[in-house]
Order: sequence, then C-alpha cells, then structure tokens
Amino acid sequence: MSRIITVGAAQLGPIAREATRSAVVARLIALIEQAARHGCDLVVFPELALTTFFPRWYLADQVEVDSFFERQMPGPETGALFDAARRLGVGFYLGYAELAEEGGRTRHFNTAILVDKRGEIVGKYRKIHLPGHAEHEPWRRFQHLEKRYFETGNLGFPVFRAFGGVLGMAICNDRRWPETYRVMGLQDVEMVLIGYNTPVHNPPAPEHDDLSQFHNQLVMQSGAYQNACWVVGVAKAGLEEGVEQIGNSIIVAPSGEIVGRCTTLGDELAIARCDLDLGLSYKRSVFDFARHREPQAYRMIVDRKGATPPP
Ligand code: ING
Repeated sequence: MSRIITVGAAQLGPIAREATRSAVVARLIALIEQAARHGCDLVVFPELALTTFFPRWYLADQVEVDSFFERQMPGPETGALFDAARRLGVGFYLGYAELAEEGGRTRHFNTAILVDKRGEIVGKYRKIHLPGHAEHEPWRRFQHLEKRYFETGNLGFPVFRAFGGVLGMAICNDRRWPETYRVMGLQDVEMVLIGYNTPVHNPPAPEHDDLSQFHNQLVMQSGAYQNACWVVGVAKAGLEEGVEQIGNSIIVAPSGEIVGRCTTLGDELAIARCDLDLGLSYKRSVFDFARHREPQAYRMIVDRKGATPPP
C-alpha cells in the first residue's frame, strides 16, 4: 500500500522591504489555489515567507526590527492564508519571524509551522543553526544578522504525525548540518520540510559562491538518502533588495534523486507525488539504524594534534 503526499514546493520571488503582509499573503494564497487545482495535499513556503530577508540590514531601531515579526499566528493579516487552506483542503509549511512572550520575557525566533488540511497548526520549529554574525560588519556587501535578531531555537528537532506520515521541519542553514536530518532520522522521519533564503554571495567565503547551487543540492540530497526520507527545500529567490538569492527549490526522494525542481527565480510551484513508503526500502536495508548503526562505538576523540589541520 503506498502512502502518497502530493507536495507543492511553493518558491517565492523577491519580497520588497515595503511589501505589506496582505500583499504577500495574496501571493501565498495564489500558490495554494494553484496547488489545489493540481491536487496537492501540502504546500511548502520559504523561510521568512511573509517579509523581505531583513537580516541583510543593520537596523538600530528595535521597533523597526520588530515590525518584521508576527506577534500572533494566525494574526489579522495572515488568517486569510489559514482560511484558504481550510477551504481548499491543502496544508502548508510557513516560515516567519516569531515574536513570543514566554517565561515573562519577549523572545524572537526564526520559526516554521506545519498547518494541516483543516487549517490547524500541528507543529512548530524554531531555527537552531543561525548563520552570520551579531554585530554590524560594514566590510560586508550586505549583512547577515540572524545572530542579532533571533535566539537559537529551543524546541529541538521534533517530528509530527501528519498527512499520513511522520514529518519534520528545518530552516535554511539547518539543511547544511547532518545533525539536523539525523536527529529526525532517529525519530523515523519520512519527510523533512525546509524553507531557505540563500544569497549567491557569501561575504566571508566568496570562493564558495560558484558552488552555491551545488552545495544547496548536495546537502539536501545527502540528508534525504542518509536518513531514508523525502526532503523538500523551497527558496525565496531572485534579486531581493539588491541581493541575488538562489532559487533551485527541489523535491528530493529517499533515494537522493531530485524528482521536482523550480526553474525560475519567481513565484513558482513545483509538484511531486511523494510515496512515503519509498523510504522503507532504505530504512529496512542500508539505513536500518537498529542493525547497522554503532552508537556505542562512536566516540569524539579530539586532541590538539588531531583537531587542528596541518599548517
Ligand atoms: N542563509 C544561508 C544558508 O545557510 C549561508 C546562509 C549562505 C550560509 C551562503 C553559507 C553560504 O543557506 C540562511 N538564511 O541561513
């Protein structure tokens, strides 16, 4: 018996700094409506899908920083997205900047939620791997101040029973770290949803720029194969406020093969019928963790000699 989720990778083109939430939500609803016409069960939007990627600027005024955050989800301007999901019977992953009052203080997270076909939030994840820096670094062509504007996620890498399977979430830089997939792999995840905003140019390592597309695919294909799960990676793409961001949104099967891909740098839906049972042939052979992993043998042997690369 196959358990198929028809997934729409809903890539977004640039979002302008001044774009209103309602204008962006209208773009998201248009993609959900297109997905419904093609029989999708689930739509995956990018990281920080409601606003421009504001960590590219040093913003001294906390009021301006907080203007990019959502205090409620759904809120007055995002409720229409949940209504569309309910009306059309299509769930979604949404990345957004979360401002939460927790433990008596205001918290700021780079967050993603999983919403089911009834329009109910069934899962939340807060980004753990925050790239970039915390202080203004004027030498950069553009900033990457996620360490300034967000706290490290405090929810771990949970998995959620939804859409007939076991789904997990990650956000952008998380996809570059094998731990992200393995922590969920050890919880029997069958599909990992990932939104991203990735500039082509990485100021601290411009020599990597030409490999940005290759690295984007490499990390998600290996994460999928090594954990016998589907991986859906969705970009906010194009020239956004002067910064070129990669597209190349992809849907990766547990074999590591790319089975769906966006080919533009704008709002675009790539669709694939994802049979969750395809992961079983890997979970029951090559990546049968119970039979083949050796956690007792894995030890961190780090000494000064071994840890530092030769001069
Ligand atoms: N963006 C980038 C990412 O990990 C980055 C940061 C760019 C890291 C280029 C390395 C190279 O895709 C976010 N938002 O994490």
